[in-house]
Amino acid sequence: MFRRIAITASSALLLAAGGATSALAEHHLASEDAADAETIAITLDNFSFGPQDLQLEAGKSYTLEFTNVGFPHDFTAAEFFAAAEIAPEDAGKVMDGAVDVAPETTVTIHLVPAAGSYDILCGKPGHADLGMTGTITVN
Ligand SMILES: [Cu+2]
Repeated sequence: MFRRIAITASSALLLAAGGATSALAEHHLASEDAADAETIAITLDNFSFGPQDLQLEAGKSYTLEFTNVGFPHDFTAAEFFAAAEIAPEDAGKVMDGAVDVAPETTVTIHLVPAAGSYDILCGKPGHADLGMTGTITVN
């Protein structure tokens, strides 16, 4: 009688431990699942983003590749980056809600976006007025 109860208790402990492990794995999605991430290429040009309107899936891993083929530009999306789970190694590439992309360079950021509608623009003086605006829709 006593032994049977003991076995049941240890089975419950094993189940609990397994559950905790998978919860931890999900929490580290942005950095550890980067290999499975979908790559989205975003071009910064004079004076537009391509594509201008991004459609992403909430909770999915993405590799965002920002390539600048023109003057100095940035990709400003403060609310988008604030809500997303950015891989720790890429967090330093987002400053004040913006990713600065020097001419002829590519900046890569791994993240998991959160549902919402976000505005994007280039923060360089006058660039938004010249057409460097867009949206990100995460469903
Ligand atoms: Cu610009």
